[in-house]
Amino acid sequence: EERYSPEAVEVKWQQYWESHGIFSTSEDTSKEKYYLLEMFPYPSGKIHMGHVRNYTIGDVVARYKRMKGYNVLHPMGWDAFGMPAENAAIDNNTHPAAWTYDNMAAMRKQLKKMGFSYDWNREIATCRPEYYRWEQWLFLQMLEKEMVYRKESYVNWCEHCQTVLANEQVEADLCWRCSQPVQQKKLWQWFFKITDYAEDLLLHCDKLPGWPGKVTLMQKNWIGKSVGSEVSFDIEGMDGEIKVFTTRPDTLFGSTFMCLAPEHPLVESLSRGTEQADAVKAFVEKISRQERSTDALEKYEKEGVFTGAWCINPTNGRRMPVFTANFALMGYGTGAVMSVPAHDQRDFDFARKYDLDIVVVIQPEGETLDPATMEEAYTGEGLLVNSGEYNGMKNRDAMAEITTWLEKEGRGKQTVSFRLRDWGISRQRYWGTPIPVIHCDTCGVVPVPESQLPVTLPEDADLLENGGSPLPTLDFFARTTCPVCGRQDARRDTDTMDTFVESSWYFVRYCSPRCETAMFDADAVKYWMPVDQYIGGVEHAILHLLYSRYFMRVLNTLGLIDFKEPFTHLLTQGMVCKETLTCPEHGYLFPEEALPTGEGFKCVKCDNTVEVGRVIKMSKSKKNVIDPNILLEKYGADITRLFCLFAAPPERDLEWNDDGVEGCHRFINRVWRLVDLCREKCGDTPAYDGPMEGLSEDAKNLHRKGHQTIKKVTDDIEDSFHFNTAISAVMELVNAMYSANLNGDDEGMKGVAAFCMENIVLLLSPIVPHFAEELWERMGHDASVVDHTWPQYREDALVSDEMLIVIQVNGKLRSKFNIRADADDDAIKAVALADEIVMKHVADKTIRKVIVVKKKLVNIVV
Ligand code: ANZ
Ligand code: ZN
Repeated sequence: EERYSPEAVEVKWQQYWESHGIFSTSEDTSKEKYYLLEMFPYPSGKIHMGHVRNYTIGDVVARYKRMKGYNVLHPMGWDAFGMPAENAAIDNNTHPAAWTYDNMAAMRKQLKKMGFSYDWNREIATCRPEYYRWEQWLFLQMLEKEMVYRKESYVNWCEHCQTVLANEQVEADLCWRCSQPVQQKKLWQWFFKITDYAEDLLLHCDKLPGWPGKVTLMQKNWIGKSVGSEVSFDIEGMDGEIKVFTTRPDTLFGSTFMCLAPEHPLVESLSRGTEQADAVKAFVEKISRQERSTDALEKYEKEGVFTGAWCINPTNGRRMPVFTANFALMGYGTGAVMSVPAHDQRDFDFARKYDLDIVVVIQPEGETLDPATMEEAYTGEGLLVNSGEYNGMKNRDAMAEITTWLEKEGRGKQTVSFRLRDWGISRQRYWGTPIPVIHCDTCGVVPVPESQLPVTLPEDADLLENGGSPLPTLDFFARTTCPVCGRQDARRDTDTMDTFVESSWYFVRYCSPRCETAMFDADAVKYWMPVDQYIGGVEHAILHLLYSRYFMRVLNTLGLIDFKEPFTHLLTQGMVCKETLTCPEHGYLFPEEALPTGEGFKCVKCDNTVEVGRVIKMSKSKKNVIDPNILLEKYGADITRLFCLFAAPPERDLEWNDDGVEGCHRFINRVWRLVDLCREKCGDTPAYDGPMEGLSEDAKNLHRKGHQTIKKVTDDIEDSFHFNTAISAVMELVNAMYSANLNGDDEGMKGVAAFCMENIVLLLSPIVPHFAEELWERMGHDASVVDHTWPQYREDALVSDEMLIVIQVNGKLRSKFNIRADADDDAIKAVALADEIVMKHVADKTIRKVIVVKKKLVNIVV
């Protein structure tokens, strides 16, 4: 008997789709569009199971929507700039460009082998000048509108990699790549003013019903809005003032000392000339080597140093020592904290540590707090004390009152603080988009004229041995003529942009990827955008998605587009997981290094018993990975796809399981044989899609099952992309087909079977497309199944013409039976009373009452 063999079949249909241009799309305005996008990959070398899962989910949706009649845009490309290319180039003695383009070629081949329905004509790579010239162009527009600015600021700096690190590239004070300690360094950097849009980005978090709530919540927290007051404190014996941001103006009278961030500009000038100067300097240096994010701070002991200066509490004239402390962040509020030790735990700990005054200003009702004996800060509600004219007032009410007083005195005002920082985009890296400005000693910072774009990155530059960017050392690149005054010794900005910039707008580029005259063709973008369904990993829930939302606002402000939200629906798929395998001698093992012994595994290298660890996300470092190439070779694309979809719903983690893949393999062959069987038994009987009337009982049942399956699969895809339950439903129908009796001369039955067979193939076609094409052809159809419309079910075929009635005796369930759907109460009663089990329970007792409830239940009371 013939088995399905994927090797020949999959290539055959991939070639068919390609040569017929099946998936190339155009802006066909006569059709409704559907833009389906998966997060594009970084060309790291080869695809991993995470990609396979992500892109399979997307592909099913794209193919499904296509069958539903939409004009589907389903593009693919490469997020091709970034640091790994540089590191790999150093390790392998090659160029980042060569490495990247090779990887793209290898991965493109793999994606094609998976049979994904991409419009490859729209492929983009962000490292190509045709792409990044428009990023440079946008940068210049933003510069002109002052949406980008330059600022000297501290950055995480890795001396070894000679680069600035983003906070997420710093792991426990160490560089994520080389594990050397990270320092803080002051550099001139370019910043995008994303904070101008903080309020708008936050507001619209509530207007994204198509996004998972957990993602919008993460975005909200990241933006982090706090309403509070700004208060100015005079500095003793000096001009100027210290401004703080507080959410608790009601505690102002209780503020007994001040804490400045070590990076605060006043720290140096306040301590200068005092006997504290050296201690302050040493402290600032020490802190500068530590990671300075809110999360990171949790792990450091709170500490600080007196600056030698004093400031004045504006409410009561109290002299407050000014400290610099590690828990004060320069990036939040004003970088200064008015410390209220009685009512803030952090301040309380600090005050106890350095023996500073604690003054209670909020008294809980019916209790007296004594600073001398308090063991922790009191953070609850209460009435004000030690607060002059505000004594006795509820602290809630005092917030507004004290702020009003501050406003009247010109000492403060209500403000809002956001946790969100402006987006620093300068990277001292080579493999990225050059920042299109020129530095001239006469003219300062000068934008590169639009006519000179792109500023092309030299692709064949040799990397520096220390891993730093070669750009500043390349005279032919870095030296240039000032476009304003013509000076010959002007220099280009040799920094490149953060790679998140490229991924913030690639989805609009896909709409008109070859447009040479603009960032995008306005009509094409008007037609395709926004993306209807975006699919990708939850690890991008904050930065990438927030930056993309920000970029659309920038384009909107510049009048280039008329929408603000790029992604209408978002699906964040779960991780692909597998158990780890560890040999006591050889550490983590790849799956193929562990031989099954029956009970467990032994190590191929040493015969030791292998320890099977927890099921965790597949990762190279833990070696708990399955290489998609091996799956492709052994099972082909369709079975790999089927497994990814069947093993778990998309939003959940998927646990790798060899038996599961085998099961999918068996199912595919079961369907394959069913087609042959069906052909043999039913011959050319045309598929029957008519009403129930006239069919035999058996044919009716199969007919109903067929239509119910179409409905179930359609609903599962439409409502939740739950392909796993959709596939189960098709499996059930396949079982029903095998049980159906096709041997007799029931022509109606054969017609129904033919109908079910066709629909099994159609319903499976987005999931296992090559397989479905092949079957479709074997079934005698001329046209390709990709061009077929999605099956429709008949409402009248869904309803069962029997109903199930349960029988209770004295309220206890005893039996059940099926009866025609149009039976009346008397007929139901009669059958119930004749039921054998019921008769046994009733026996010789007198029947007092028989109640029929809503054609569902009969209760017999004896
Ligand atoms: C006095 C006070 C008294 C405060 C009190 C809190 C409790 P959220 O709500 O997260 O916005 N703060 C202000 N700027 C800071 C900075 N740059 N680094 C570290 N902490 C800073 O936090 C606002 C509170 O965080 C502010 O209110 C301030 O301390 C502190 F019983 O002021 B509060
Ligand atoms: Zn100049």
